[in-house]
Amino acid sequence: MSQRLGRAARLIAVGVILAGAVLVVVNPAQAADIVLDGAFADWLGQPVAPDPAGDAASTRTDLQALYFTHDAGGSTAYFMAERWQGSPLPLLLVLYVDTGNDGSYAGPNDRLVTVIYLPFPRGRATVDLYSGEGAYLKNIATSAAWGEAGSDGRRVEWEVSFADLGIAPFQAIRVQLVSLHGGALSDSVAEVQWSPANALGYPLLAGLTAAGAAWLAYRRRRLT
Ligand SMILES: [Ca+2]
Ligand SMILES: [Ca+2]
Repeated sequence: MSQRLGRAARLIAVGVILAGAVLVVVNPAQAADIVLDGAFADWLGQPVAPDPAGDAASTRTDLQALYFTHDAGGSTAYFMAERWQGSPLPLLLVLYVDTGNDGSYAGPNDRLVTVIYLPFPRGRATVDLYSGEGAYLKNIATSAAWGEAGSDGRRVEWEVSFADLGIAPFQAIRVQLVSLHGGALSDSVAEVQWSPANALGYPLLAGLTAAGAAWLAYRRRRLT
């Protein structure tokens, strides 16, 4: 199943990649040693790329946000996907990683991470890694308890090591999360440009493309 998902993801990638003005944000959030346990309080205050409701092919694949951070040691990237409505049905996700930060996700050094999230009954996740060209690289987790469990599961968290991504701390990358429905693209969160920092306390640099920038502007207006 995951091999097929990888091929579908590669084909879909061509149509997904978005362009837009990049807003660079100095985010004071510090590294977080996220625990992959299907509980999500540890994500509080971490960088987030939001996504609106009602823009997907189905409610169960309608994404609300991608959260992203890294460990204090600067060796592992963590991600968390959230959908607007809970469901017992599976959620198929692909995280595209542009490790060259050149706007292309299809190179041999780029990465695709496929996530199969099965909320019911135990909140399991299976995560696999591919190159940007679709070559299978490795299994990251099989039926791991990384998702919200039950009949209304909305969230799943996972990790990818910097080594598996082929990146060094501070290397600028772009990531984009999409959901699939029936083997086709359903929803996509705005592309994030991100420099995962290391353990020395440097600020995290993150940029969101147009949708994220608009959301931040909206938030700022509400706060002032
Ligand atoms: Ca957690
Ligand atoms: Ca959405």
